[in-house]
Amino acid sequence: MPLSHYITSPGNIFYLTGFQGSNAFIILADRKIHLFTDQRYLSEAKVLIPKKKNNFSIQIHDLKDKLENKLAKIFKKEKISEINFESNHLTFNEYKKLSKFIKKTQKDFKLTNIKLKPNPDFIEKMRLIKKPDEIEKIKKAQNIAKKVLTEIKKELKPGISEMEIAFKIEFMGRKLGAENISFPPIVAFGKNTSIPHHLCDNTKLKNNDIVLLDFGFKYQGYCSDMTRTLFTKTPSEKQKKVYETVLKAQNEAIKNIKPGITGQKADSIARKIIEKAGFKDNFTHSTGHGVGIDIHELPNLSPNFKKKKNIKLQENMVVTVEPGIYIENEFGVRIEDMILITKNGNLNLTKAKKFTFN
Ligand SMILES: [Mn+2]
Repeated sequence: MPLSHYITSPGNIFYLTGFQGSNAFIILADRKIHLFTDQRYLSEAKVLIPKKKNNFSIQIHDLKDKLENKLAKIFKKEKISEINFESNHLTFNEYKKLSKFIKKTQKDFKLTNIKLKPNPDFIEKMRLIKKPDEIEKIKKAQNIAKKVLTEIKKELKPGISEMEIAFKIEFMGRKLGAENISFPPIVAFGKNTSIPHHLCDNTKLKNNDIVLLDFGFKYQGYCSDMTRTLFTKTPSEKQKKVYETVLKAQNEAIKNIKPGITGQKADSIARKIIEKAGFKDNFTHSTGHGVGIDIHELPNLSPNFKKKKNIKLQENMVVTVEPGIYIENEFGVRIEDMILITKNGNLNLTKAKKFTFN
């Protein structure tokens, strides 16, 4: 029952080929990648995309040129009887279109019956274990974030707005060689830090304030992610207690993360410390997530998982560890590092300093 995969998600297409355009799909059959794209990208794709990547050979086709004939030829040659599609990415309308197209091609070219079958994260699972060149790119992306943090601290003067800081973060990162931001920077001052993913606004930095910065950059297609909470003057006793609890939770989790531990277990190490300190209801998100081509990818370090999704961490996975405590209408603290799972433990890829109390 020869199988093929119909791949449409930009992250998976990039992983398989390096292609970054907005309109393409892949038919993957028998270690052959057929990349279909339109005239806007075709000539560049032919130059930039290698003939072989990850042991798959790559062929580039014009999407607008006799698509049915070309697909029929591939299906016939590889004796395809099943097409797996990315059920996590394909919209319902796209699925209907695909189904109709396959039926028509099958009929027109007298092909054997082809079944469409959902396969939620076939390529995502391949992406779990990072290759050396991927790790290098992630390291570089995180190193840019580190440098930006050093620079941005100098800009944290009373009166500056969250949006201005966000703009400066992006500008500095791009100046240092990032091609993009991993996601719009989260910059929160004062009370806004109590919202885990606060949208930057015109809030101005005060004289004695708490600041939460969560940002990352893309370097050659790979993301970084980092969060730091800092204080422009002296934190209150409560802020100090919360900060130290979050830091302890993060340190404990990082200390214990190694191959074989599940995402759920990793989460529980950080969560237990926060619960013990009396902030059970204030840690409102999961402890971490995988990072790579996408800012959020597998595995998840999360408390609530079906067994199947509770992936065991393995060497060369990259995950964030980012516990947080958020106190409504007061303030919040999150500290996030990105770590690489190694043979016996992990390596912290985030060299940026954390706030320390004197
Ligand atoms: Mn993150």
